[in-house]
Amino acid sequence: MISDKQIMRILVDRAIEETPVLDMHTHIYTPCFGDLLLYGVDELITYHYLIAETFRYTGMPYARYWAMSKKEQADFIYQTLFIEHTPVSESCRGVLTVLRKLGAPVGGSLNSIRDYLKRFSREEFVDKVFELSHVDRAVMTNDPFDEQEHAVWRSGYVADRRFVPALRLDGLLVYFEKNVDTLVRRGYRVSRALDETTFAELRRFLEDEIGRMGAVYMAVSLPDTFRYPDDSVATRIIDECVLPVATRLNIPFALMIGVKRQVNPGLLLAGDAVGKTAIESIERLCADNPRTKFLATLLSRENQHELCVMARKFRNLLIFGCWWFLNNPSIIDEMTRMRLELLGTSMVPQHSDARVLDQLIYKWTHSRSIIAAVLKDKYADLMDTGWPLREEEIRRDAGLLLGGAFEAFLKLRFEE
Ligand code: HDL
Ligand code: ZN
Repeated sequence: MISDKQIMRILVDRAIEETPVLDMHTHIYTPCFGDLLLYGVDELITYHYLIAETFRYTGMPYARYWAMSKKEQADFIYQTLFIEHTPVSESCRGVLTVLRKLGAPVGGSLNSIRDYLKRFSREEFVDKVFELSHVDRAVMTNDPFDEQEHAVWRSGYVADRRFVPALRLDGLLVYFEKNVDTLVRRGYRVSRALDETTFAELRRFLEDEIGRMGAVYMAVSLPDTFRYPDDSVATRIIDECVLPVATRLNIPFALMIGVKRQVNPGLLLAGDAVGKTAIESIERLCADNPRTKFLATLLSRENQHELCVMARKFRNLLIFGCWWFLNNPSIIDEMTRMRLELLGTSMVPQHSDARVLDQLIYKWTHSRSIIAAVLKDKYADLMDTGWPLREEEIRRDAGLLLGGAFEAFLKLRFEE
């Protein structure tokens, strides 16, 4: 006789496994963007997380690594992290999960893995990754100031429903000075003076880009030093441009805060670190703009509890993901338990942040198993109260946690 809880656990595993994911933040691209879409084992192994880990074992000058070819870099990382050391880190384990799911020779030589993967064309590989990861749609990070990407939006964009656009605003909010000339060249009457004309033209720019892309939200990655409000360019453009457009179009403004940029420039993209966010900035934005929707993910573990409390106070705030340095089993487990206990299913436990297409496979395989484990414990507690948990509730919750809560938030409109 199997117990009710054993049946529950089987139903949770099945629901989480069978529910397709809407991945709300990634760095992958629709195939029409060409080599902006990174995929394959050499890209997987030279992911900046593994670069940082590799340099812990070598005194090699950074420049010597950067002078290598992509293949040589991958060979060096594989030799260091997988042969000379045991690949126990989450980034290394992720590579191996991808290879296992693809049927590649895990533990084999890198050349044998490369040879195995030659069987897929680019299009077949995209299909294979979405099939194995069971991701239904992935939201992109679309930077209007990336000239290579912008050219495709201008001509050559071919929509693929699996890739959902999102407008990235770092070029406006963090690097405005650098991009003024580009905006002028594109026909926007803006100036560094940040006068009314500039604000109006920046609003027009945002609406043009959102319309061109069909962006589902506007996002920005802000440093740990970000404060709102203050007398910075960022605050002024947020107040005069981003918030009015987000409210008028009813699309969320996604705040990703806490990066301490380039603490070690020699590591390039791997050189960023983490700092604690001033949670009051989130509080003020949500409190002062009750009709505007905000998404938020913070990079510091120390911010996670107060971010959950903020979400309890402000219904126009949806918190999401275990971002970057938090995307490790021990912390995903801790954050998902805390969020379920404080917010129920009104939160988004995970996004992949996949930068290489293949990563969808491991980031979701690993996170699905943690989300399932946490749900089982929570349901067991619920069943101990005598609540008659039903399978349709388990399936409903799996749908909400794996993208449904995000999708419902996109549709929400706050009138007052
Ligand atoms: O700013 C971001 O969206 C971050 O996710 C960065 O891209 C970071 O380099 C990253 O890839 N984190 O996972
Ligand atoms: Zn990201």
